[in-house]
Amino acid sequence: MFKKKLTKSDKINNFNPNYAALYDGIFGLPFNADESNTILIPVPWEVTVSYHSGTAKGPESILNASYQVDLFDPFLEEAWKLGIYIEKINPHLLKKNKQYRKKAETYFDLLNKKETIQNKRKKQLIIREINNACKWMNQWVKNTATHYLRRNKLVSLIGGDHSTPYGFIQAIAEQHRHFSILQIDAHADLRKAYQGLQFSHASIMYNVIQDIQSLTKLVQIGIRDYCEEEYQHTQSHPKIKTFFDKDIKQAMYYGESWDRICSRIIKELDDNIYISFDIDGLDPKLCPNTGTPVAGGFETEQILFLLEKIVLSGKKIIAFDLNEVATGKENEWDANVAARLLYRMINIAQKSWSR
Ligand SMILES: [Mn+2]
Repeated sequence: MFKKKLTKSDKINNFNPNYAALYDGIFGLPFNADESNTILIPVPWEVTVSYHSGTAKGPESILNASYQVDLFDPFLEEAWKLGIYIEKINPHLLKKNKQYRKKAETYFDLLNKKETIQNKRKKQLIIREINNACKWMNQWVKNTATHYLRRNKLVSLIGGDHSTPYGFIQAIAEQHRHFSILQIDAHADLRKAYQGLQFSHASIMYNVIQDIQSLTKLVQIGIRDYCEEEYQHTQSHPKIKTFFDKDIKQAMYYGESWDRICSRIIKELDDNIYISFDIDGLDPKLCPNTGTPVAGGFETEQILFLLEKIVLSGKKIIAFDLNEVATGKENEWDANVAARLLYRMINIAQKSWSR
Protein backbone atom coordinates (compact mmCIF):
# COMPACT_ATOMS: atom_id res chain seq x y z
CA MET A 1 0.00 0.00 0.00
CA PHE A 2 1.20 3.50 -0.79
CA LYS A 3 2.41 5.23 2.34
CA LYS A 4 2.60 9.00 2.37
CA LYS A 5 6.05 10.33 3.22
CA LEU A 6 5.92 12.46 6.37
CA THR A 7 6.99 16.07 6.03
CA LYS A 8 8.85 17.86 8.78
CA SER A 9 5.68 19.61 9.94
CA ASP A 10 3.83 16.25 10.03
CA LYS A 11 6.61 14.94 12.24
CA ILE A 12 6.40 17.97 14.52
CA ASN A 13 2.61 17.63 14.80
CA ASN A 14 2.86 13.92 15.63
CA PHE A 15 5.60 14.39 18.21
CA ASN A 16 5.01 14.91 21.91
CA PRO A 17 8.19 16.21 23.59
CA ASN A 18 6.80 15.35 27.03
CA TYR A 19 6.73 11.60 26.30
CA ALA A 20 9.56 9.17 26.79
CA ALA A 21 11.74 8.80 23.68
CA LEU A 22 9.91 6.92 20.89
CA TYR A 23 12.21 7.42 17.92
CA ASP A 24 15.71 6.11 17.16
CA GLY A 25 17.19 9.51 16.36
CA ILE A 26 19.50 11.08 18.92
CA PHE A 27 17.51 12.47 21.91
CA GLY A 28 14.57 10.42 20.58
CA LEU A 29 13.92 12.89 17.76
CA PRO A 30 12.29 11.85 14.47
CA PHE A 31 14.18 14.10 12.02
CA ASN A 32 16.54 13.29 9.16
CA ALA A 33 19.63 15.35 8.19
CA ASP A 34 17.76 17.68 5.81
CA GLU A 35 15.17 18.45 8.49
CA SER A 36 17.76 19.17 11.19
CA ASN A 37 19.48 22.47 11.89
CA THR A 38 22.15 20.66 13.92
CA ILE A 39 24.29 17.82 12.58
CA LEU A 40 26.49 15.68 14.80
CA ILE A 41 29.49 13.88 13.29
CA PRO A 42 30.64 10.86 15.33
CA VAL A 43 34.38 10.16 15.15
CA PRO A 44 35.18 6.97 17.12
CA TRP A 45 38.97 7.33 16.90
CA GLU A 46 41.60 6.94 19.61
CA VAL A 47 44.71 5.74 17.85
CA THR A 48 47.14 7.99 19.75
CA VAL A 49 45.77 7.77 23.31
CA SER A 50 48.51 7.19 25.81
CA TYR A 51 46.65 6.28 29.04
CA HIS A 52 43.06 4.84 29.29
CA SER A 53 41.43 3.83 26.05
CA GLY A 54 37.65 3.78 25.59
CA THR A 55 36.87 7.12 23.94
CA ALA A 56 36.16 5.38 20.61
CA LYS A 57 32.94 4.22 22.28
CA GLY A 58 32.05 7.85 23.07
CA PRO A 59 29.57 8.57 20.23
CA GLU A 60 27.67 5.31 20.69
CA SER A 61 27.40 5.71 24.47
CA ILE A 62 26.28 9.35 24.17
CA LEU A 63 23.60 8.26 21.67
CA ASN A 64 22.38 5.57 24.09
CA ALA A 65 22.31 8.03 27.01
CA SER A 66 20.59 10.72 24.90
CA TYR A 67 17.18 8.99 25.09
CA GLN A 68 17.00 9.90 28.79
CA VAL A 69 17.51 13.64 28.23
CA ASP A 70 14.44 15.83 28.68
CA LEU A 71 13.77 18.01 25.64
CA PHE A 72 12.46 21.02 27.51
CA ASP A 73 15.04 23.82 27.70
CA PRO A 74 13.90 27.21 29.01
CA PHE A 75 16.96 28.91 27.41
CA LEU A 76 15.60 28.09 23.93
CA GLU A 77 11.90 27.30 23.86
CA GLU A 78 10.83 24.48 21.53
CA ALA A 79 14.51 23.82 20.84
CA TRP A 80 13.73 20.25 19.72
CA LYS A 81 11.78 21.56 16.68
CA LEU A 82 15.05 22.79 15.15
CA GLY A 83 16.06 19.16 14.72
CA ILE A 84 19.23 17.31 15.64
CA TYR A 85 20.63 14.50 13.52
CA ILE A 86 23.62 12.27 14.17
CA GLU A 87 25.44 10.80 11.16
CA LYS A 88 25.80 7.03 10.99
CA ILE A 89 29.18 5.85 12.28
CA ASN A 90 31.56 5.29 9.36
CA PRO A 91 32.59 1.59 9.47
CA HIS A 92 35.96 2.35 7.80
CA LEU A 93 36.76 4.72 10.63
CA LEU A 94 35.98 2.02 13.21
CA LYS A 95 38.05 -0.56 11.36
CA LYS A 96 41.07 1.71 10.87
CA ASN A 97 40.87 2.87 14.48
CA LYS A 98 41.14 -0.73 15.67
CA GLN A 99 43.91 -1.59 13.26
CA TYR A 100 46.12 1.42 14.04
CA ARG A 101 45.34 1.38 17.76
CA LYS A 102 47.06 -2.03 17.80
CA LYS A 103 50.08 -0.62 15.98
CA ALA A 104 50.22 2.25 18.46
CA GLU A 105 50.29 -0.22 21.36
CA THR A 106 53.24 -2.01 19.76
CA TYR A 107 54.90 1.38 19.31
CA PHE A 108 54.36 2.42 22.97
CA ASP A 109 55.88 -0.91 24.05
CA LEU A 110 58.93 -0.20 21.89
CA LEU A 111 59.28 3.26 23.50
CA ASN A 112 59.87 1.52 26.83
CA LYS A 113 62.45 -0.89 25.40
CA LYS A 114 66.18 -0.42 25.00
CA GLU A 115 67.09 1.52 21.86
CA THR A 116 68.61 -0.77 19.23
CA ILE A 117 69.04 -0.09 15.54
CA GLN A 118 66.31 -2.62 14.84
CA ASN A 119 63.87 -1.05 17.32
CA LYS A 120 64.60 2.40 15.99
CA ARG A 121 63.76 1.30 12.46
CA LYS A 122 60.57 -0.42 13.63
CA LYS A 123 59.46 2.72 15.46
CA GLN A 124 60.10 4.96 12.46
CA LEU A 125 58.05 2.66 10.28
CA ILE A 126 55.10 2.62 12.70
CA ILE A 127 55.23 6.40 13.18
CA ARG A 128 54.92 6.86 9.43
CA GLU A 129 51.99 4.45 9.25
CA ILE A 130 50.14 6.06 12.16
CA ASN A 131 50.71 9.60 10.87
CA ASN A 132 49.27 8.56 7.51
CA ALA A 133 46.23 6.94 9.13
CA CYS A 134 45.61 10.11 11.15
CA LYS A 135 45.92 12.21 7.99
CA TRP A 136 43.28 10.01 6.37
CA MET A 137 40.98 10.50 9.40
CA ASN A 138 41.56 14.28 9.35
CA GLN A 139 40.65 14.44 5.65
CA TRP A 140 37.49 12.39 6.15
CA VAL A 141 36.41 14.65 9.02
CA LYS A 142 37.17 17.76 6.98
CA ASN A 143 35.17 16.54 3.97
CA THR A 144 32.19 15.45 6.04
CA ALA A 145 32.10 18.69 8.03
CA THR A 146 32.47 20.83 4.88
CA HIS A 147 29.48 19.06 3.30
CA TYR A 148 27.22 20.22 6.16
CA LEU A 149 28.85 23.61 6.78
CA ARG A 150 28.06 24.51 3.16
CA ARG A 151 24.41 23.72 3.90
CA ASN A 152 24.53 26.23 6.73
CA LYS A 153 24.11 23.62 9.47
CA LEU A 154 25.37 23.97 13.02
CA VAL A 155 27.90 21.12 13.04
CA SER A 156 29.26 19.41 16.11
CA LEU A 157 31.89 16.67 16.19
CA ILE A 158 31.62 13.91 18.79
CA GLY A 159 34.96 12.20 19.57
CA GLY A 160 36.91 10.05 19.97
CA ASP A 161 40.07 11.45 21.50
CA HIS A 162 41.11 15.10 21.25
CA SER A 163 42.97 14.59 17.97
CA THR A 164 39.65 14.14 16.12
CA PRO A 165 38.59 17.80 15.59
CA TYR A 166 41.73 18.87 13.67
CA GLY A 167 40.14 18.37 10.22
CA PHE A 168 36.93 19.96 11.48
CA ILE A 169 38.78 23.10 12.57
CA GLN A 170 40.41 23.21 9.12
CA ALA A 171 36.95 23.07 7.53
CA ILE A 172 35.77 25.89 9.84
CA ALA A 173 38.80 27.99 8.85
CA GLU A 174 37.79 27.70 5.19
CA GLN A 175 34.30 29.03 5.96
CA HIS A 176 35.28 31.86 8.35
CA ARG A 177 37.86 34.54 7.70
CA HIS A 178 38.37 35.03 11.44
CA PHE A 179 37.41 33.04 14.51
CA SER A 180 38.79 32.06 17.87
CA ILE A 181 38.80 28.78 19.75
CA LEU A 182 37.60 28.37 23.30
CA GLN A 183 39.31 25.21 24.57
CA ILE A 184 37.92 23.66 27.73
CA ASP A 185 40.49 21.13 28.91
CA ALA A 186 42.66 19.88 31.78
CA HIS A 187 45.61 19.72 29.35
CA ALA A 188 47.15 22.41 27.17
CA ASP A 189 47.54 20.01 24.19
CA LEU A 190 50.44 22.14 22.94
CA ARG A 191 53.04 19.37 22.67
CA LYS A 192 54.88 19.14 19.38
CA ALA A 193 54.35 15.60 17.99
CA TYR A 194 53.79 14.04 21.42
CA GLN A 195 55.58 10.68 21.71
CA GLY A 196 56.73 11.20 18.11
CA LEU A 197 53.16 11.17 16.75
CA GLN A 198 52.30 14.24 14.67
CA PHE A 199 48.54 14.04 15.19
CA SER A 200 48.55 13.04 18.85
CA HIS A 201 45.61 14.02 21.08
CA ALA A 202 48.19 15.98 23.11
CA SER A 203 49.36 17.97 20.07
CA ILE A 204 46.09 19.22 18.56
CA MET A 205 46.35 22.85 19.65
CA TYR A 206 50.04 22.99 18.72
CA ASN A 207 49.03 21.90 15.19
CA VAL A 208 46.07 24.30 15.06
CA ILE A 209 48.21 27.28 16.10
CA GLN A 210 50.87 26.33 13.52
CA ASP A 211 48.57 25.64 10.59
CA ILE A 212 45.47 27.81 10.84
CA GLN A 213 46.09 31.42 9.89
CA SER A 214 42.52 32.72 10.30
CA LEU A 215 42.55 31.78 13.98
CA THR A 216 42.65 35.07 15.90
CA LYS A 217 43.13 33.54 19.33
CA LEU A 218 43.21 30.27 21.24
CA VAL A 219 41.63 30.81 24.66
CA GLN A 220 42.23 27.89 27.03
CA ILE A 221 40.38 27.41 30.31
CA GLY A 222 40.70 24.88 33.12
CA ILE A 223 44.28 23.88 32.20
CA ARG A 224 46.01 22.10 35.09
CA ASP A 225 48.37 19.50 33.60
CA TYR A 226 51.17 20.73 31.34
CA CYS A 227 54.92 20.53 30.80
CA GLU A 228 57.35 23.44 30.99
CA GLU A 229 57.61 23.74 27.20
CA GLU A 230 53.82 24.06 26.95
CA TYR A 231 53.79 26.64 29.73
CA GLN A 232 56.41 28.74 27.89
CA HIS A 233 54.29 28.47 24.75
CA THR A 234 51.20 29.83 26.56
CA GLN A 235 53.24 32.75 27.92
CA SER A 236 55.08 33.75 24.75
CA HIS A 237 52.71 33.07 21.87
CA PRO A 238 50.68 36.17 20.94
CA LYS A 239 47.69 34.08 19.85
CA ILE A 240 47.37 32.02 23.05
CA LYS A 241 45.61 33.14 26.22
CA THR A 242 45.43 30.55 29.00
CA PHE A 243 43.24 30.72 32.08
CA PHE A 244 44.84 28.06 34.27
CA ASP A 245 42.58 26.17 36.67
CA LYS A 246 44.74 27.30 39.58
CA ASP A 247 44.45 30.99 38.67
CA ILE A 248 40.67 30.76 38.19
CA LYS A 249 40.24 29.02 41.56
CA GLN A 250 42.54 31.45 43.38
CA ALA A 251 40.72 34.47 41.94
CA MET A 252 37.50 32.96 43.27
CA TYR A 253 39.04 32.28 46.70
CA TYR A 254 39.94 35.99 46.81
CA GLY A 255 36.31 36.82 46.08
CA GLU A 256 36.16 37.43 42.34
CA SER A 257 32.87 36.03 41.00
CA TRP A 258 32.66 33.43 38.22
CA ASP A 259 30.57 36.00 36.36
CA ARG A 260 33.48 38.48 36.39
CA ILE A 261 35.96 35.82 35.36
CA CYS A 262 33.66 34.85 32.46
CA SER A 263 33.66 38.49 31.31
CA ARG A 264 37.48 38.40 31.26
CA ILE A 265 37.40 35.16 29.22
CA ILE A 266 34.80 36.52 26.77
CA LYS A 267 36.83 39.69 26.20
CA GLU A 268 39.64 37.57 24.72
CA LEU A 269 37.32 35.91 22.19
CA ASP A 270 36.54 36.84 18.58
CA ASP A 271 32.89 37.40 17.53
CA ASN A 272 33.00 33.93 15.91
CA ILE A 273 33.75 31.21 18.43
CA TYR A 274 34.58 27.56 17.94
CA ILE A 275 34.43 25.52 21.17
CA SER A 276 36.71 22.55 21.63
CA PHE A 277 35.42 20.77 24.71
CA ASP A 278 37.60 18.04 26.17
CA ILE A 279 35.37 16.46 28.82
CA ASP A 280 38.40 16.17 31.15
CA GLY A 281 38.15 19.96 31.62
CA LEU A 282 35.34 19.07 34.03
CA ASP A 283 35.88 17.75 37.54
CA PRO A 284 36.79 14.03 37.08
CA LYS A 285 33.82 13.02 39.25
CA LEU A 286 31.83 13.89 36.07
CA CYS A 287 34.09 11.93 33.68
CA PRO A 288 35.92 9.22 35.69
CA ASN A 289 36.51 7.06 32.59
CA THR A 290 38.04 9.70 30.34
CA GLY A 291 41.48 9.07 28.76
CA THR A 292 43.55 11.19 31.17
CA PRO A 293 41.55 12.44 34.19
CA VAL A 294 43.07 15.17 36.41
CA ALA A 295 41.79 16.40 39.79
CA GLY A 296 40.28 19.91 39.78
CA GLY A 297 38.26 21.39 36.93
CA PHE A 298 34.75 22.72 36.33
CA GLU A 299 31.17 21.88 37.20
CA THR A 300 28.84 21.45 34.18
CA GLU A 301 26.68 24.42 35.15
CA GLN A 302 29.79 26.60 35.41
CA ILE A 303 30.61 25.93 31.75
CA LEU A 304 27.00 26.33 30.61
CA PHE A 305 26.85 29.68 32.47
CA LEU A 306 29.91 30.82 30.48
CA LEU A 307 28.44 29.64 27.18
CA GLU A 308 25.10 31.34 27.83
CA LYS A 309 26.96 34.50 28.74
CA ILE A 310 28.90 34.31 25.47
CA VAL A 311 25.62 34.18 23.54
CA LEU A 312 24.06 36.98 25.60
CA SER A 313 27.16 39.10 24.84
CA GLY A 314 26.19 38.95 21.14
CA LYS A 315 28.97 36.61 19.98
CA LYS A 316 28.26 33.55 17.86
CA ILE A 317 29.13 29.93 18.59
CA ILE A 318 29.87 28.82 15.03
CA ALA A 319 30.59 25.15 15.80
CA PHE A 320 31.90 22.91 18.54
CA ASP A 321 33.28 19.52 19.42
CA LEU A 322 32.88 17.31 22.47
CA ASN A 323 35.67 14.81 22.89
CA GLU A 324 37.33 12.28 25.23
CA VAL A 325 34.01 10.92 26.53
CA ALA A 326 34.39 7.24 27.50
CA THR A 327 32.39 4.76 29.51
CA GLY A 328 33.73 2.27 32.02
CA LYS A 329 32.89 -1.39 32.46
CA GLU A 330 30.58 -0.73 35.39
CA ASN A 331 28.66 2.35 34.35
CA GLU A 332 27.84 4.85 31.66
CA TRP A 333 27.98 7.87 33.94
CA ASP A 334 30.36 9.84 31.71
CA ALA A 335 28.00 9.47 28.74
CA ASN A 336 25.02 10.46 30.88
CA VAL A 337 26.80 13.71 31.82
CA ALA A 338 27.94 14.26 28.22
CA ALA A 339 24.50 13.71 26.64
CA ARG A 340 22.86 16.35 28.85
CA LEU A 341 25.74 18.73 28.30
CA LEU A 342 25.55 18.16 24.53
CA TYR A 343 21.83 18.97 24.37
CA ARG A 344 22.28 22.21 26.32
CA MET A 345 25.33 23.20 24.24
CA ILE A 346 23.42 22.66 20.98
CA ASN A 347 20.58 24.87 22.21
CA ILE A 348 22.90 27.60 23.45
CA ALA A 349 24.74 27.61 20.12
CA GLN A 350 21.45 27.56 18.17
CA LYS A 351 20.30 30.61 20.09
CA SER A 352 23.36 32.51 18.86
CA TRP A 353 22.37 31.51 15.30
CA SER A 354 18.75 32.61 15.62
CA ARG A 355 19.40 36.36 15.70
MN1 LIG B 1 42.56 17.69 25.35
